[in-house]
Amino acid sequence: MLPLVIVTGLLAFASCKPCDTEGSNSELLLTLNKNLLRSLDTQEGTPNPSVHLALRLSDYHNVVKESQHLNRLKNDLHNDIQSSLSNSQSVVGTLSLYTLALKSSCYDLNTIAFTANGKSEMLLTHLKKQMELEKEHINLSLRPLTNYYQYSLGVLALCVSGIRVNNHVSNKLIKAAEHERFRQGDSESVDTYAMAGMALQCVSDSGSHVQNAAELNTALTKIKQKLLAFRRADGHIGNEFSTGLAVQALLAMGSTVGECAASMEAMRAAARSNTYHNPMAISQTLPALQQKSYLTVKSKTCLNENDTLVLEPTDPVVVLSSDTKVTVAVEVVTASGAAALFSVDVPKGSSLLEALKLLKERNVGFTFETESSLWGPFLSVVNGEQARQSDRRYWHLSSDDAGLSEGVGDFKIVATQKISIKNTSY
Ligand code: B12
Ligand SMILES: *[C@@H]1O[C@H](CO)[C@@H](O)[C@H](O)[C@H]1NC(C)=O
Ligand SMILES: *[C@@H]1O[C@H](CO)[C@@H](O)[C@H](O)[C@H]1NC(C)=O
Repeated sequence: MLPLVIVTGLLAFASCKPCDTEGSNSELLLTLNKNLLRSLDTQEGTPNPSVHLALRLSDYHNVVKESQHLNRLKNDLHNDIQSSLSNSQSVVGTLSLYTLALKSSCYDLNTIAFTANGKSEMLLTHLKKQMELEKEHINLSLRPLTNYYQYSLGVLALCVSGIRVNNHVSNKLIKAAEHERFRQGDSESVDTYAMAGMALQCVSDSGSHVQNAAELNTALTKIKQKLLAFRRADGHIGNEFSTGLAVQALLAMGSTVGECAASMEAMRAAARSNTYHNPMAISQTLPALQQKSYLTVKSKTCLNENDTLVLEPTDPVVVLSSDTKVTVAVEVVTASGAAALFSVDVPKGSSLLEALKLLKERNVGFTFETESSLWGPFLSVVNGEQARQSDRRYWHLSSDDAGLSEGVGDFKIVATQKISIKNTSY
C-alpha cells in the first residue's frame, strides 16, 4: 500500500504546476469568474478596480464587458480620485489599485493625468508624490498616513509599472517588516504581510534595490516565514479572507507545492461553501486559485485572450424571509467606556446591517451610519459618535469576544447572540 501512495504522490508532483493539487477545478473557477463578472452589473456606486484587476488576470475573458468596465473606471473612479486629490486626501491605495487595473488592461498609463494645486501631472507622478508623503509620515511616527497595506500597494503599483521605486521608500517597508509593524487593529495583519511580500518581491526582481540587497532578502525571507506561520490547521493563512493574498504572495516569492497546496484546497473548500460572495473577496482569491499574483501584471500582454466567458441569464432569486426569529443583543461601548445594551428580534439569516436597521427603526435610542468602501458598508457612526480613521479609531465588531471576520453587510445572524460594537483605537 505504502509504495503506491508514494508513487501517486510523485506523479502528482511531476504533472502539476507549483501549488496545485488536483487537476480539474475548472468548474469551480469558472463559477467564481462568472460571479465576479456578474458583479459588474449588480454593484452600485463607484466601479471597483480590484474586481477589474482580477478579471483581467483570469484565464477566461468577456472582452466587451471588461472594456466597458475599463471605461467606467476611467470616468467614475477617475473623478472620485480627482476630487479626493483636490481635497488633499490621502488616496494612495485607490490610486495604486487604479494603476494596477489600467496596467492589467495594457492601457497606456502616460495618458492619464490628475490636477492638483492648479497643475496637471501624470498618474504615476502623483503616486510617487503620495508615496513621498507617506514615507515622511513613517519617518515621523513609524506609520504611514494610511496604513502599510496601502503603502505596499503603492510600492507594488509603481514597481509593476516599471518605475524605479525610491530606495528610501522601499527601505521603510523593509524596516517595517523586520520590526513586525504590520498590524490591523490589535492583531498582526496577514493581508499586509502578503501585500508587502508581493511589493518587495517586485522590487527585488527589478534589480533596482542595489544599496542593501541583503536586507531586502532578509525581509522577504521573514515575510515568507511569517505567512507560513499564520497557516491554520485547516490550511487557511490568517482567515478565509487573507488566504488569497497570502497564497498570491507565496506564489510570487516562488513557493513550492508543499508550501501552499493545503491553502489552495482550503480556498476551494471555502469557495464551494459560498464564503466568497463579496466581489472584493473573490477578486483577491481568484488570481491565487489560478496560480497568479498581482506581480503577473508586470508581464501582461493582452494578446490572444480566451474570450469565451459568457453569462447565462439568471432566474430572479426570490428571497424568502425566514419565519424563524432570533434575538440579537447589541452592546455599544463608546470611547469613554460607557456601555449600552439593546435587543431586537430579526428573521434568522438576516445580515447584521438589516438587524441594525430594524433596531434603529424601533426608536429605542440606537442610531448608526455607514460609509461605502470597496468591501461594502463600513460602520462609521454609532449613537452619534464617530470613530474616525483620522484619529486612528474605528468601531470594532465582535461576538463572544472574537472579532467578526466580516463587516455589517456580510455577517449573517443565524442564531441568538450578542454582538459588541466598541469604539477602539488602532
Ligand atoms: C487596514 C484595514 C482595516 C483598518 C482600516 C483603517 C486604516 N486606515 O488602516 C481598520 C482597523 C479600521 C479595519 C477595520 C475592520 N476590518 Co479591515 N482591513 C484592513 C486591510 C488590512 C486593508 C484595507 C485597505 O486599506 N484597503 C485598501 C483601500 C484602497 O481599499 P478601501 O476599500 O478604500 O479601504 C478602506 C475600507 O476597506 C475600510 N475597511 C477596512 N476594513 C474593512 C472591513 C469591512 C468589512 C469594510 C466594509 C470596510 C473596511 O478601511 C479602508 C481604509 O479606509 C484589509 C485587508 C484586505 N484584504 O483588503 C482588512 C479587511 C478588509 N478588514 C476586514 C475586517 C473583517 C474588518 C472589521 C470588520 C474587523 C472587526 N471585527 O471589527 C473592521 C470593520 C468594522 C466596521 N467598522 O465596519 C476583513 C474583511 C473581510 C470581509 N469578508 O468582509 C479584511 C479583508 C481583513 C481580513 N482578512 O479579515 N480594517
Ligand atoms: C527623517 O527624519 C530625520 C530627522 O528625524 C531626518 O534627518 C531625515 O532626513 C529624514 N529622512 C527622510 C527620508 O525624510
Ligand atoms: C477557451 O477556453 C475554453 C474553456 O476552457 C476552451 O474550451 C476553448 O477551447 C478555449 N478557446 C481558445 C481559443 O483557446
